[in-house]
Amino acid sequence: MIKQWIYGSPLPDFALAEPVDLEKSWDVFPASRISKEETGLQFLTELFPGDRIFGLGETMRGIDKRGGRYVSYNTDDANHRHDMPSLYASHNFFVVVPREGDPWGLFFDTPARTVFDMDSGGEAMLRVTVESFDLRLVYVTGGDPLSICRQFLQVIGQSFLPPLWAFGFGQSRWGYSSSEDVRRVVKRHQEEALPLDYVCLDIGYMDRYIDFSVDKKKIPDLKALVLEMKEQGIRLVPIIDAGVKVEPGNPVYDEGVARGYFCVNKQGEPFQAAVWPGMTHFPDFFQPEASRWFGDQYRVLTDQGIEGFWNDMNEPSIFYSEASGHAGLFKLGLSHIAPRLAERLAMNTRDDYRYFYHRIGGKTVCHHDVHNLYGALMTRASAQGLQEQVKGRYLLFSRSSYIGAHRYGGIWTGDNYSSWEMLRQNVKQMPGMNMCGFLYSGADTGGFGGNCTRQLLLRWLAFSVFTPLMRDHSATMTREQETYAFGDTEAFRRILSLRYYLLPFLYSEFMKAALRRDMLFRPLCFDFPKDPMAARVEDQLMLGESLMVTPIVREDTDSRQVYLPEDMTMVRFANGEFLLEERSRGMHRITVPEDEVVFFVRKGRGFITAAKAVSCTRDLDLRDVRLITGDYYDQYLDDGMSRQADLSNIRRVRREER
Ligand code: MIG
Repeated sequence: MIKQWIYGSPLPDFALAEPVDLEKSWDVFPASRISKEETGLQFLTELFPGDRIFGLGETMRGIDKRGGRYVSYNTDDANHRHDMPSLYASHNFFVVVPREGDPWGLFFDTPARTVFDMDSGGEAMLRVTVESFDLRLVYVTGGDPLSICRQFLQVIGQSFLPPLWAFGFGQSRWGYSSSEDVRRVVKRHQEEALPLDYVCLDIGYMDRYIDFSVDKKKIPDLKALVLEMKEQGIRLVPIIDAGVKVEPGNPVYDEGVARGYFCVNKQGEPFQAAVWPGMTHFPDFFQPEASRWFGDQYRVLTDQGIEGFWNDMNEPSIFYSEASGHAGLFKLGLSHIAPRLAERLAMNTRDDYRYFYHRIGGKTVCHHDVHNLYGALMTRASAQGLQEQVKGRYLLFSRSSYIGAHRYGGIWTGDNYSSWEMLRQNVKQMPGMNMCGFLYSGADTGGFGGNCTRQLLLRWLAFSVFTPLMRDHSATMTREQETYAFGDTEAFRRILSLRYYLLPFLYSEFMKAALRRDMLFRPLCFDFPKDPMAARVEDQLMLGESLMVTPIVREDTDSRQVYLPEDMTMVRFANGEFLLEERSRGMHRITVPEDEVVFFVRKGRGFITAAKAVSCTRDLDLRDVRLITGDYYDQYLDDGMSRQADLSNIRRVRREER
């Protein structure tokens, strides 16, 4: 059962794609738990020992959210720690699983700053504070935690469907800017026989960081480069930032100003904020016309054959603004003496967000009050452009997001760090993001900041082979992090080859989950809700209908404990072979050398792999598969490109008659 309450007058809906019954009575939990406080609405309920909480999307800490405090206020803070309250997104849906009684879910649909205190003080209280009097509250009950999530996923609508090539391996780095960079990366992969499907271009490819421009000195002929790469099965994925450089004479800028498409300051002039290009204006994605106009700009690149993008800095990230003014400049000056401190002071001071405005349906609305929707609206704007410009499916992933944006694109988890803690966070973030509809997601494999080690990259890749977005990305000034930058490449080749063996299965499981509006990654306790041991597992995940993923997430060890909630088949991928072993319910220690991957398949369930090793999705025949376990597997199959995708595209793969 799913219903909603409306308080005040919230904005027209973005998150919900299907109608939800409106409840008028205040007399019902949870409405009776809502109170009006000085600065907004507050929801309060008591928790009992053993009650657990799941969800909140990409937020940090555990799969079980209890004990933490999480703030939905989209933030660009490069200083990632496991206890950061805010990341780039606001995914305001969670499910409470009481130790006794029935689970329930709540979605706080509001673009305003919202604090989720999940009993951080140990007072057995769950407190949600919304900095607004306008709220749409969606309440879900009935069945186990998984069925609550499924009901929620039904109403927020179907997840974005990327093309098959977007499931290949992508190599990226802050620094890739020129034709030569791209050629070098592709050549090195070919020389070492390392699989690859796409290369990302970071901000350096633009002319002075101007959106929709290309630096001709670095890439003299983009169209020719795209073609040259496509002939080798490789695609280019350029970055687009939210801010448009203030530069009279640049048509995007001139047009935006002339038509009033940018956010404005108190005086009604386009608001100025410094980001990579220097002073910029932010497109006002709340205006349908401005949104459509911004989406149209992608044509400059899609006309040259580009089929995929990543959208960045769309919280929006601000280095300093005319509002923070001299203080901002001071902070920037500080960056020479104490860069970390300056970064923390200068980035996204909440003040900046109070000094610019949107035009929403004839009204002027302060950015601060609708902040959390900004990135999501940029995603929708680009998606609407790309739907017109790209034949078939496009690739799009964004840094900032809000529930609803999952219908238009995927997300990556932003500027993580090359540490084992961040690998563990990546594992824990997956089910939360899936509960909020973001199936096409993944982290910067190997870590963005800091210097990755060979061992960390291998173990991280061994987890990322299972995530829909699998991209190695790292920051400028860090050590090179390509798989060929760590000496002998044999181990990397083996792990990457597993991704391509898994692709027919992964693609099929992804498409089935998306089309059914289901989760792909789940905590163990969603599949085994009655098992008290499963409830405590935070470093294993269920994937699709049949897999359990058990990554090595600690340094200097080649073994780990694995909990099996039932008898399962252990699959060891070693040296191009899939070796099977039956294991019984309970705890097991598994040993996993650096160049191997071990995972589990539920007993009797079908699991397929590609029959042949390939190093690019172009060479992959989704029909040429081998059934590794079970008697049959229902495979979702299509051309990986067409937008017409439905569950009738399922064929049964049976065990070969011998
Ligand atoms: O202020 O474009 O998260 O992936 O490499 C940093 C440069 C801007 C942040 C993104 C990161 C990207 C970087 N960007």
